[in-house]
Amino acid sequence: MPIGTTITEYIIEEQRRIGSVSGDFTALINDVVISCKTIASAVRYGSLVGVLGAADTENIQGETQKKLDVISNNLFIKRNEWAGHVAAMASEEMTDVYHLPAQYPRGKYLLVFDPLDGSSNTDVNGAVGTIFSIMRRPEGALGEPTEDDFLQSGDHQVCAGYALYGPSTMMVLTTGHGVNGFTLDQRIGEFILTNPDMKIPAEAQDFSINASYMRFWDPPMRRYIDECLAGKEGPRRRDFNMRWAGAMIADVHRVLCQGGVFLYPIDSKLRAKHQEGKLRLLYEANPMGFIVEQAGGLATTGEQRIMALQPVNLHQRCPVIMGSRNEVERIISYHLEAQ
Ligand code: AHM
Ligand code: MG
Repeated sequence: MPIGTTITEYIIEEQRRIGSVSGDFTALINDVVISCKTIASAVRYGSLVGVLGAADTENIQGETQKKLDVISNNLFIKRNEWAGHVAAMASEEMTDVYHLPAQYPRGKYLLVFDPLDGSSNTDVNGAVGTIFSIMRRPEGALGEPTEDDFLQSGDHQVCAGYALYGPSTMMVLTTGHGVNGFTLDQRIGEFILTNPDMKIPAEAQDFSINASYMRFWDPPMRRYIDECLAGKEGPRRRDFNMRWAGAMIADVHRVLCQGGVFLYPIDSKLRAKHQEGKLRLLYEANPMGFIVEQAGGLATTGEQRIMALQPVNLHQRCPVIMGSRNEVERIISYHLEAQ
């Protein structure tokens, strides 16, 4: 599709090409796109409209919510609950499955999202974003959707995407046929295809990790980063570069554009809190993993492919290692050798 195509044109063309995708799906994506444009606007005006700072509430993970977490969650729900495309929703900011108000028709899709990833960046005018994933409700399921309906492995995703609210607002999407990036043209209010068929270079020189946790890492992770840090004089015989935006979306977007590897591994500090990772499987690791794999990269916990994990609850966490194929394969081999 030519550069300049709007996201709506792109989705309709995809629908025609694949054939099996219904008009419902197109309409759902359109509502997701509008949700992200609305969140982009709230994020952009920041202090001018009094949306920065903490909200005095906690989410299910015990994290203090930012005002913009709550606002973005509400905007996403309101835009997607009424049209009859989704059966139910779930998000980082809601403890349980969100059931639609009785007056709205139920659709066949389940929508999961992180309304504002990296929200600690809002108060410092750093990049943040929205991540979403769409699955079908299991066939034959009756009544209101339950948590079990959402517990599908990432391989069941029909579509995943993210909106990155950076210097430009971008939307990156996959429906399982490659990855395409769109930039919001503020003059006409439309996302325009600017990054068709995004591919992650197999070789990379950047790694993204919060290195302040180094003393808690397992040996394979420590080995990989130690070797990167040793640079030309070390076993890798070349120099590496480190970047950490504090928002997974921004770091993975860089990986998608330039290659590299994004890491939020399991460590002894997380284990002490009985956590299997920091990032959440259903609405962070799976959608970003789907995009990375569709762009030719790999997404793993170190031991297993992320999208093959069988979720056991809505807010499950997992270790995340994703990006350039050669680097991720190396990290997997270090985990295998350590077993
Ligand atoms: P959030 O969804 O509550 O914003 O948390 C997820 C974020 C990721 O975007 C980012 O990579 C990570 O948490 C940063 O964690 P840390 O503060 O431990 O470096
Ligand atoms: Mg997040």
